[in-house]
Amino acid sequence: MSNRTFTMIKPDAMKNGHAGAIIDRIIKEGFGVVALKMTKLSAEKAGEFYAVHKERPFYGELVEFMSSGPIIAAILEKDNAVAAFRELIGATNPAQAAEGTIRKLYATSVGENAVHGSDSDENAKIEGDFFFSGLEKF
Ligand code: FUP
Repeated sequence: MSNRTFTMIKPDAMKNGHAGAIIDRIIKEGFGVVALKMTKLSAEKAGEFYAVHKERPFYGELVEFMSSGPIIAAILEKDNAVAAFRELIGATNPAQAAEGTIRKLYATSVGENAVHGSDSDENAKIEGDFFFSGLEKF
């Protein structure tokens, strides 16, 4: 059964000119685009999105980085979307990401790692709803 995940192209990949290549790769890997937009998170909104990491030592830097420039947010559809997309992006730390994965190709560091991918169906729905209204999903 086809289902959904949520992604962001993060400020580092946007700044470094990788957004087009990343979207092209996602589509070539067979993901359908349910919703997509370019936007910029305020520090407050970035903090809310990553609230689960509030107690972690990297939280402040993460919020600062994620609100440092525009991002592209998208809801994607594919069979087994969450797991398939996490395989496509690779490990959180690009130094540990498999060859050919998006993070291996385009990420800067563990903190500035080019893309986000939801870690569960439940979070995919929460994260997609954080950015998109019903009228923006196709
Ligand atoms: P992932 O699910 O692969 O995006 O990774 P996490 O949910 O564990 O982490 C979310 C974000 O926190 C990462 F994308 C970057 C940041 N992070 C760090 O800056 N340092 C770390 O050691 C771990 C995560």
